[in-house]
Amino acid sequence: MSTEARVAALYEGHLTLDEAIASVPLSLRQKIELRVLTSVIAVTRPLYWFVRKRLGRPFEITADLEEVAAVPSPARGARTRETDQGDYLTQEQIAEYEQRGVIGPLPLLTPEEATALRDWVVSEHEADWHGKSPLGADAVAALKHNDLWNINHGAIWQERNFDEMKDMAQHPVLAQRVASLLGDEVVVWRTQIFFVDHHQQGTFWHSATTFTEDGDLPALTAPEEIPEPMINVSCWIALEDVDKDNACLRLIPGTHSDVRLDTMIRRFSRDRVGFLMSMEPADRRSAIIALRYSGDIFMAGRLAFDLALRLVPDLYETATPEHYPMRAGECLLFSSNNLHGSYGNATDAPRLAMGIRYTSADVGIYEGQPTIPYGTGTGNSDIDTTPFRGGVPAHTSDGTVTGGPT
Ligand SMILES: O=C(O)CCC(=O)C(=O)O
Repeated sequence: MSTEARVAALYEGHLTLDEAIASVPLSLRQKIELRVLTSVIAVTRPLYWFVRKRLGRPFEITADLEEVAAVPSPARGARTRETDQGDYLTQEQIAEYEQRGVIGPLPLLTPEEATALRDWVVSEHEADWHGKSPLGADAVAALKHNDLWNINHGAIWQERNFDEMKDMAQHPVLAQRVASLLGDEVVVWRTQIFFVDHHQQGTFWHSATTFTEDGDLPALTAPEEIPEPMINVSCWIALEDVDKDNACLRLIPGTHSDVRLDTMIRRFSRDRVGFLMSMEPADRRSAIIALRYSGDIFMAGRLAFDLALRLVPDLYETATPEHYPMRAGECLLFSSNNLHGSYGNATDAPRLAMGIRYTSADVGIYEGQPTIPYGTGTGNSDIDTTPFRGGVPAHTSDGTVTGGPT
């Protein structure tokens, strides 16, 4: 398949980047700010690159990428179903995860339990989460002001405030399954509800190992011995039956071991000024809109993906997308570095799924970052990372699951 055909196949059912950017509403103030920022960049660009060249600081976003195109990702857990019984993964499942970066769908909740959780999320959101949001008052006010306050923003990190979310995050079956992959001492560093509204586009392709999407630095900092694709395990729980018509998950198994896109994202983030200064004018405008005004948690990733495909045309050359129809209550475990997203929702009802992100206790969470910028549609709001840094314990080395304090 030609590069063009492969890229077109990945974009099937999704807006192009230009279309997505054009759909972000901008106020007059934002339009003026955008014009000022793009003009300042255009005027200062030649001097900026002259100085950087003199300082020997080029912007080499694609340097040595082949070294991370196929990173082996052995599981870190010692417990298996064969050795420890319980709900640990079988050796066969672990081998499948190592090779494909995904296993499932696996049974977890009954359909009734999944529906009860879904109904609870919807009613909590309607009740404005009783005024509790880990995002903080400023970010919430800005999201509401810009008509961007939805379940995706409302539910994020609510395992800090609500036992209903924390109990799912610490579900004993999940804790043991994940321990087979990450080793004992597992922590939950984020929960989310993924909401795709009726007749809405699905989530665009994205991937992450250390999650730099929120800030300039990675959310997760791992000891060197942990292969990057094994830093995080994500669990996606269907809160209703899902298939191609209502935004089931899509994923490209095996791409978890290809860390080129994530490496580029980290380089973009570490050097945002260089990144903006290196772009063509149209891309620069898109980047500012995506990062500052979209209020869409996936927009920065979409921008990076679009640029990466242009800079590295053979990225995901042999990749074959698969999709995952699931029954309410089933779950999928996957490395978020597998390129993933969802189909659009062509039905009349919104689609909800719960996402739980696990890492190992020896991984730093938002280390050295007192706040992270959160896109709110007005601009970025700084949110305090203090409450997130310890994670929520999910598993201890003696094999039990703790409900201990966060
Ligand atoms: O549910 C979706 O549409 C996207 C899910 C996702 O991106 C994730 O689980 O990381």
